Amino acid sequence: MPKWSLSSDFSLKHNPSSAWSYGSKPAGYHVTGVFSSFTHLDPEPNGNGIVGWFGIDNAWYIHGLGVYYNTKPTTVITGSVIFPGNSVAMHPSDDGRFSVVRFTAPKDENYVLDATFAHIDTCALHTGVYIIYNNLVTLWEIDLAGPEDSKSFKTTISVKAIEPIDFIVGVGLDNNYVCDTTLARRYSVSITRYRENRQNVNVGYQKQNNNNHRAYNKI
Ligand SMILES: [Ca+2]
Repeated sequence: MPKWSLSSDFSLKHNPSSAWSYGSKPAGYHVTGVFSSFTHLDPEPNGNGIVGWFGIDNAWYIHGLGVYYNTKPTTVITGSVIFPGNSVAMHPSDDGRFSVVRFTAPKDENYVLDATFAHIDTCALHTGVYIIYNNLVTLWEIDLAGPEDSKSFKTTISVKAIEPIDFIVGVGLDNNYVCDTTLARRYSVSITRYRENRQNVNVGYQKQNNNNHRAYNKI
């Protein structure tokens, strides 16, 4: 079965790469807003082994907005962040923009989504995490609260070719981007295609109402 893993597929050169792309969505209640691709990858300037994909207006220690990867196989401690080896983390922007990892389905199939998000900043407060199907339907929406909080999601969904599934990290209930570094835990953000299981499986979630969305985004 084909399988895509955000961490093991992570590209240091290309965006998009494989079925993954790294980018952002605008501030406010815009988890279904327009996706903007990040443009460049920069190594952390002090050489700690972390790299980040950023948008054209951003770089290290400016807005925070990015998708980050620890190129080392061992844990890196940087400031108050404890970053596991060869892992991917996401961080929203100081102005409320969302960090987004987008999976674009290569063909019509049933896909298994399996994701775990975890706080890795020792000063973590609240962070909003979302999974959005086709830029429209909320599959999952949760609040991470406090250091080491971790939450998981798994479902099977029927997806058509080129439809995107977005894994999103926002500033959350505290409406503040400080300490929001969120790990997309190694190998657990993945999508698996089942060629022989074609029954209607688009039922593994409940559509959320807009009030819930706003609860995580008070901008
Ligand atoms: Ca926050």
